Amino acid sequence: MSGWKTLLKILAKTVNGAPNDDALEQRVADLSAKFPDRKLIVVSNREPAQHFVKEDGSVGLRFFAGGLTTAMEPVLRAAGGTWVAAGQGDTDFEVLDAEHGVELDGYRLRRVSIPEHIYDDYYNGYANGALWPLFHNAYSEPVFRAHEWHRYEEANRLFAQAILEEAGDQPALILVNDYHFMLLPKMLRDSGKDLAIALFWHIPWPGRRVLRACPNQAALYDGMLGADLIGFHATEHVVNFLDTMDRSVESLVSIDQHTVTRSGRTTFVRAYPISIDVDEVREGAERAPFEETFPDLHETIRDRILLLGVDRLDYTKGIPHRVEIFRTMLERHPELRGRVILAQIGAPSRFQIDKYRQLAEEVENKVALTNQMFATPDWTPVQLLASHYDRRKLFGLYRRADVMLVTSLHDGMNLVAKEYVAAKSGECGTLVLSQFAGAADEFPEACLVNPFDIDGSAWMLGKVLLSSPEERTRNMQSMHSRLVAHDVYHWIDHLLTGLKDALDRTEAERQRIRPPES
Ligand code: GDG
Repeated sequence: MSGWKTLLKILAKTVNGAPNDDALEQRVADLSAKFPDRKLIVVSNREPAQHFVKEDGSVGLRFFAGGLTTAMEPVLRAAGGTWVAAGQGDTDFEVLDAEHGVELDGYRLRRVSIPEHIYDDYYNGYANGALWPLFHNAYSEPVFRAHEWHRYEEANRLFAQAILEEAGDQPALILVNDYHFMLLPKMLRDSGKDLAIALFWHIPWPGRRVLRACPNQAALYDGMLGADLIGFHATEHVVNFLDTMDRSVESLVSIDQHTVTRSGRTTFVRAYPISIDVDEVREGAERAPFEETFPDLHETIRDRILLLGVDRLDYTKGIPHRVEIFRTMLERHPELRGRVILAQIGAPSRFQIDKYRQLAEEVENKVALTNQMFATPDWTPVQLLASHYDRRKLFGLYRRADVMLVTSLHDGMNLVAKEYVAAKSGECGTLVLSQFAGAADEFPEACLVNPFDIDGSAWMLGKVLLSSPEERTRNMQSMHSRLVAHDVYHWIDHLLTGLKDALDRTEAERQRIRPPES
């Protein structure tokens, strides 16, 4: 499989730093040997890109905002294989070939058609109305409805069918993404095909008491345990998951080995903190300078200190809290008024759900209030840009930002924090980072805040704005070196190595307990 080779070459370069041909060839050979004959199939609900009709009548392709797309796209581009996802664009199904797929940049996209009445209950209902708030510690109350649960099961089944068709009779490696597909690993396993299945969990796994609210727990956990390997961002999530299984599922949990064995099958559970393509972000920041991509904002900011927020408009990201922190900081520091601007990019997200529309309104109101309190004829403190931008345009803006504000209330990882560090490339800049984002484990040099504590966070923000450039550069350089060594290719290398290890151990155990041949 040539796609694998390309990916492995990139991995080898990442691991070895400067390209060294012998070492590189050896590393490629070692990694190629892991899954020589398996077809790679990545599964997520959201497709990486939609086809749509442009104003001139031609068909265009639009890529999406979102952490999962950001992380998986470079991997698939390098490795080839197939991405299975729900088709949703106006012309998504018109551009498909006879096998329901379309070739994108280096890989195939297989679109699953989920009838509208199923999709709404499965996606807006069960996945994002029940599971998303549940796993983010219920900052919005999760709502469980029996009919939505049934649609969730149906949607998982439709995905399973499509994946099994794609796999055909070939052994395959299936990389399932996220909470939309908790039932999928078992459905695939029950097919009896030769499948290596990894489930990567992009959001937090809270303590088991929180999860007891879910009436469908047993079936969901049983579904997940069809995977050979389950990956989380953080060790804390692994520990919580093992504890949940230990207390809620009839199974043997090994805390030392990080495994769950149920009905004779073992699932390995590990932490693999996800990351980004560091070079892509750095090059983007260099190629598309902020003055060209955001000329109006450039004119507004001039030489002021720029604080930036970039998020999907989601209530877990703590955007209203961020505006309040900024406002409180302005109250405390009159000397900074007129000298700082907060620019908040808010890409609209999940607008079919009431809670998300309410959030957009809340953010607008808080921004308006802050501007009303402090604006002067030539200074508007908060600029809200509530739309979706071309990803490549964002990186120049990141580089211009003096401070990046990430104030999530609970976040699996948070890739914006990593993108900022990549775009800065070791130059002076400050990352203000919520201690409740997975990224906080990797960036202790960031200015870590508790976004629920508005006063404390405002105090910290004032302090960093007045701190020395030397200190801010030193911290940024240290975070940057760590990020370069742990980019998205390092992540996929670790995940695949973990999967290979899980399969080898399962096979060794099978051999061990097989009755001796007479
Ligand atoms: C989940 C977990 C975990 C933002 N605005 C635009 C845009 N973005 C891009 C950013 C970044 C991505 O969206 C957001 O990444 P996050 O990591 O914050 O978040 P989630 O979407 O919540 O993702 C999260 C992630 O999965 C990966 O495992 O880190 O914890 O919740 O890349 O740059 N992109 C474009 N236009 C925008 O306006 N194109």
